[in-house]
Amino acid sequence: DTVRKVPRGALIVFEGGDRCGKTTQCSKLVERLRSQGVDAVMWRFPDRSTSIGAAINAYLAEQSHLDDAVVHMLFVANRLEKREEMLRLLAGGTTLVLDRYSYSGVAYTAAKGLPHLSIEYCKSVEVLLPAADLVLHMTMTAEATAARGGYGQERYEKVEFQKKAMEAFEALRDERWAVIDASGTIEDIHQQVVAVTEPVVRQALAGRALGRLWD
Ligand code: FDM
Repeated sequence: DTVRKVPRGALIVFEGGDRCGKTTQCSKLVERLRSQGVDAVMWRFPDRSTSIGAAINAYLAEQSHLDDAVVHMLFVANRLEKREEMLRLLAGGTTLVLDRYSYSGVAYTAAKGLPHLSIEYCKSVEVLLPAADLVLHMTMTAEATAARGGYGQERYEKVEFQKKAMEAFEALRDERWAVIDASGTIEDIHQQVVAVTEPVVRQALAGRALGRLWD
Protein backbone atom coordinates (compact mmCIF):
# COMPACT_ATOMS: atom_id res chain seq x y z
CA ASP A 1 0.00 0.00 0.00
CA THR A 2 1.22 3.46 -0.87
CA VAL A 3 0.77 6.23 1.66
CA ARG A 4 -0.28 9.76 0.79
CA LYS A 5 -0.30 12.75 3.08
CA VAL A 6 -3.94 13.82 2.86
CA PRO A 7 -6.21 12.36 5.52
CA ARG A 8 -9.35 10.77 4.09
CA GLY A 9 -12.46 9.02 5.25
CA ALA A 10 -12.62 5.23 5.37
CA LEU A 11 -14.93 3.10 3.24
CA ILE A 12 -16.53 0.61 5.63
CA VAL A 13 -18.95 -1.94 4.19
CA PHE A 14 -21.37 -4.30 5.89
CA GLU A 15 -22.22 -7.44 3.93
CA GLY A 16 -24.18 -10.59 4.67
CA GLY A 17 -27.45 -12.33 4.02
CA ASP A 18 -30.87 -10.71 4.29
CA ARG A 19 -32.18 -9.95 7.82
CA CYS A 20 -28.86 -10.56 9.56
CA GLY A 21 -28.85 -7.13 11.26
CA LYS A 22 -26.63 -5.10 8.92
CA THR A 23 -28.80 -1.97 8.96
CA THR A 24 -28.95 -1.86 12.76
CA GLN A 25 -25.18 -2.26 13.01
CA CYS A 26 -24.52 0.40 10.35
CA SER A 27 -26.54 2.98 12.28
CA LYS A 28 -24.92 2.09 15.57
CA LEU A 29 -21.44 2.30 14.06
CA VAL A 30 -22.09 5.73 12.55
CA GLU A 31 -23.43 6.95 15.90
CA ARG A 32 -20.36 5.61 17.67
CA LEU A 33 -17.89 7.11 15.17
CA ARG A 34 -19.60 10.50 15.42
CA SER A 35 -19.42 10.35 19.21
CA GLN A 36 -15.66 9.89 18.77
CA GLY A 37 -15.44 12.99 16.59
CA VAL A 38 -15.20 11.08 13.31
CA ASP A 39 -17.22 12.59 10.45
CA ALA A 40 -19.28 9.60 9.27
CA VAL A 41 -22.38 8.98 7.15
CA MET A 42 -24.39 5.86 6.35
CA TRP A 43 -25.54 4.92 2.85
CA ARG A 44 -27.26 1.82 1.59
CA PHE A 45 -27.15 -0.02 -1.70
CA PRO A 46 -29.31 -0.40 -3.62
CA ASP A 47 -30.10 3.31 -3.30
CA ARG A 48 -33.80 3.06 -4.07
CA SER A 49 -34.25 6.86 -4.27
CA THR A 50 -32.92 7.25 -7.84
CA SER A 51 -34.74 6.26 -11.04
CA ILE A 52 -32.44 3.25 -11.44
CA GLY A 53 -33.11 2.45 -7.78
CA ALA A 54 -36.85 2.57 -8.41
CA ALA A 55 -36.47 -0.02 -11.19
CA ILE A 56 -34.44 -2.21 -8.81
CA ASN A 57 -37.06 -1.79 -6.10
CA ALA A 58 -39.86 -2.91 -8.42
CA TYR A 59 -37.77 -5.94 -9.39
CA LEU A 60 -37.02 -6.89 -5.77
CA ALA A 61 -40.69 -6.45 -4.85
CA GLU A 62 -41.53 -8.82 -7.74
CA GLN A 63 -43.58 -6.13 -9.43
CA SER A 64 -41.48 -6.38 -12.57
CA HIS A 65 -39.52 -8.98 -14.46
CA LEU A 66 -36.05 -8.15 -15.75
CA ASP A 67 -33.41 -10.22 -17.46
CA ASP A 68 -30.77 -11.35 -14.91
CA ALA A 69 -27.89 -9.72 -16.80
CA VAL A 70 -29.85 -6.48 -17.07
CA VAL A 71 -30.76 -6.31 -13.41
CA HIS A 72 -27.13 -7.02 -12.56
CA MET A 73 -26.12 -3.97 -14.59
CA LEU A 74 -28.79 -1.86 -12.88
CA PHE A 75 -27.26 -2.66 -9.49
CA VAL A 76 -23.82 -1.76 -10.89
CA ALA A 77 -25.16 1.48 -12.43
CA ASN A 78 -26.85 2.32 -9.14
CA ARG A 79 -23.39 2.35 -7.51
CA LEU A 80 -21.72 4.14 -10.41
CA GLU A 81 -24.24 6.96 -10.19
CA LYS A 82 -22.98 7.55 -6.64
CA ARG A 83 -19.30 7.14 -7.50
CA GLU A 84 -18.35 10.79 -7.76
CA GLU A 85 -20.10 11.77 -4.57
CA MET A 86 -18.53 8.80 -2.82
CA LEU A 87 -15.00 9.77 -3.89
CA ARG A 88 -15.64 13.42 -3.01
CA LEU A 89 -16.84 12.59 0.50
CA LEU A 90 -13.98 10.18 1.18
CA ALA A 91 -11.39 12.66 -0.10
CA GLY A 92 -12.94 15.34 2.10
CA GLY A 93 -12.43 13.21 5.20
CA THR A 94 -15.90 11.70 5.63
CA THR A 95 -16.04 8.02 6.55
CA LEU A 96 -18.73 6.16 4.61
CA VAL A 97 -20.51 3.25 6.26
CA LEU A 98 -22.31 1.24 3.60
CA ASP A 99 -25.16 -1.18 4.08
CA ARG A 100 -24.20 -3.49 1.15
CA TYR A 101 -21.96 -2.66 -1.81
CA SER A 102 -20.36 -4.36 -4.82
CA TYR A 103 -19.73 -7.55 -2.86
CA SER A 104 -23.52 -8.08 -2.61
CA GLY A 105 -23.70 -7.26 -6.30
CA VAL A 106 -21.34 -10.10 -7.16
CA ALA A 107 -22.59 -12.58 -4.55
CA TYR A 108 -26.31 -12.32 -5.30
CA THR A 109 -25.96 -12.44 -9.07
CA ALA A 110 -23.41 -15.28 -8.95
CA ALA A 111 -25.76 -17.16 -6.59
CA LYS A 112 -28.17 -17.52 -9.52
CA GLY A 113 -25.75 -20.09 -10.94
CA LEU A 114 -26.00 -18.86 -14.51
CA PRO A 115 -22.86 -19.67 -16.53
CA HIS A 116 -22.79 -16.27 -18.24
CA LEU A 117 -23.03 -14.46 -14.86
CA SER A 118 -20.05 -16.00 -13.05
CA ILE A 119 -18.19 -14.37 -10.17
CA GLU A 120 -15.42 -13.45 -12.63
CA TYR A 121 -17.84 -11.79 -15.03
CA CYS A 122 -19.59 -9.89 -12.24
CA LYS A 123 -16.26 -8.60 -10.94
CA SER A 124 -15.16 -7.57 -14.42
CA VAL A 125 -18.01 -5.09 -14.93
CA GLU A 126 -17.38 -3.40 -11.61
CA VAL A 127 -13.83 -2.08 -11.69
CA LEU A 128 -14.39 1.69 -11.61
CA LEU A 129 -15.31 1.85 -7.94
CA PRO A 130 -13.13 2.08 -4.84
CA ALA A 131 -12.55 -1.05 -2.77
CA ALA A 132 -13.75 -1.14 0.81
CA ASP A 133 -11.07 -0.54 3.42
CA LEU A 134 -12.96 -3.05 5.54
CA VAL A 135 -15.78 -5.47 4.82
CA LEU A 136 -17.66 -6.54 7.92
CA HIS A 137 -19.12 -9.87 6.91
CA MET A 138 -22.02 -10.65 9.21
CA THR A 139 -22.61 -14.39 9.21
CA MET A 140 -25.62 -16.37 10.35
CA THR A 141 -27.25 -19.49 8.97
CA ALA A 142 -29.90 -18.99 6.30
CA GLU A 143 -32.38 -20.86 8.50
CA ALA A 144 -31.79 -18.51 11.44
CA THR A 145 -32.30 -15.37 9.37
CA ALA A 146 -35.44 -16.88 7.80
CA ALA A 147 -36.95 -17.12 11.28
CA ARG A 148 -36.67 -13.34 11.70
CA GLY A 149 -39.59 -10.94 11.22
CA GLY A 150 -40.38 -9.66 7.75
CA TYR A 151 -38.43 -12.42 5.99
CA GLY A 152 -39.69 -13.60 2.61
CA GLN A 153 -41.13 -10.31 1.42
CA GLU A 154 -38.58 -9.76 -1.33
CA ARG A 155 -37.40 -11.73 -4.33
CA TYR A 156 -34.16 -13.14 -2.89
CA GLU A 157 -35.44 -14.00 0.60
CA LYS A 158 -35.56 -17.75 0.10
CA VAL A 159 -33.40 -20.11 2.17
CA GLU A 160 -31.90 -22.04 -0.76
CA PHE A 161 -30.94 -18.86 -2.59
CA GLN A 162 -29.53 -17.22 0.56
CA LYS A 163 -27.29 -20.27 1.12
CA LYS A 164 -25.82 -19.83 -2.35
CA ALA A 165 -25.29 -16.10 -1.81
CA MET A 166 -23.51 -16.87 1.48
CA GLU A 167 -21.18 -19.30 -0.30
CA ALA A 168 -20.42 -16.62 -2.88
CA PHE A 169 -19.56 -14.12 -0.12
CA GLU A 170 -17.11 -16.67 1.29
CA ALA A 171 -15.42 -16.97 -2.09
CA LEU A 172 -14.89 -13.19 -2.14
CA ARG A 173 -13.20 -12.90 1.26
CA ASP A 174 -9.68 -11.50 1.46
CA GLU A 175 -7.50 -9.84 4.08
CA ARG A 176 -9.73 -6.77 4.18
CA TRP A 177 -12.68 -8.80 5.45
CA ALA A 178 -13.59 -9.38 9.08
CA VAL A 179 -16.10 -12.10 9.93
CA ILE A 180 -18.65 -11.13 12.55
CA ASP A 181 -20.95 -13.70 14.16
CA ALA A 182 -24.36 -12.09 13.63
CA SER A 183 -26.20 -14.40 15.99
CA GLY A 184 -25.22 -12.56 19.20
CA THR A 185 -26.91 -9.60 20.86
CA ILE A 186 -26.97 -6.20 19.15
CA GLU A 187 -24.58 -4.82 21.77
CA ASP A 188 -22.10 -7.74 21.55
CA ILE A 189 -21.99 -7.49 17.78
CA HIS A 190 -21.55 -3.72 18.00
CA GLN A 191 -18.52 -4.15 20.29
CA GLN A 192 -16.91 -6.56 17.80
CA VAL A 193 -17.65 -4.16 14.95
CA VAL A 194 -16.12 -1.19 16.78
CA ALA A 195 -12.99 -3.15 17.65
CA VAL A 196 -12.21 -3.97 14.02
CA THR A 197 -13.38 -0.68 12.54
CA GLU A 198 -11.55 1.90 14.62
CA PRO A 199 -8.01 0.93 13.53
CA VAL A 200 -9.11 0.99 9.88
CA VAL A 201 -10.58 4.49 10.27
CA ARG A 202 -7.33 5.63 11.86
CA GLN A 203 -5.27 4.18 8.98
CA ALA A 204 -7.41 6.04 6.44
CA LEU A 205 -7.04 9.28 8.37
CA ALA A 206 -3.30 8.65 8.46
CA GLY A 207 -3.29 8.62 4.66
CA ARG A 208 -3.47 4.96 3.64
CA ALA A 209 -4.45 5.06 -0.05
CA LEU A 210 -7.90 3.98 -1.18
CA GLY A 211 -7.79 0.75 -3.18
CA ARG A 212 -9.70 -0.29 -6.29
CA LEU A 213 -12.15 -3.14 -6.34
CA TRP A 214 -10.64 -6.61 -6.76
CA ASP A 215 -7.02 -5.35 -6.87
N1 FDM B 1 -28.65 -7.00 -3.98
C1 FDM B 1 -28.09 -5.92 -3.43
C2 FDM B 1 -28.24 -7.47 -5.23
O1 FDM B 1 -28.78 -8.47 -5.73
N2 FDM B 1 -27.25 -6.83 -5.90
C3 FDM B 1 -26.65 -5.72 -5.37
O2 FDM B 1 -25.75 -5.14 -6.01
C4 FDM B 1 -27.08 -5.23 -4.10
C5 FDM B 1 -26.45 -4.03 -3.50
O3 FDM B 1 -30.86 -6.77 -3.21
F1 FDM B 1 -31.51 -9.23 -1.54
C6 FDM B 1 -29.76 -7.68 -3.29
C7 FDM B 1 -29.50 -8.11 -1.90
C8 FDM B 1 -30.86 -8.06 -1.26
C9 FDM B 1 -31.55 -6.93 -1.98
O4 FDM B 1 -32.02 -5.80 0.03
C10 FDM B 1 -31.50 -5.62 -1.23
P1 FDM B 1 -31.80 -4.75 1.23
O5 FDM B 1 -32.81 -5.22 2.21
O6 FDM B 1 -32.13 -3.38 0.67
O7 FDM B 1 -30.39 -4.87 1.71
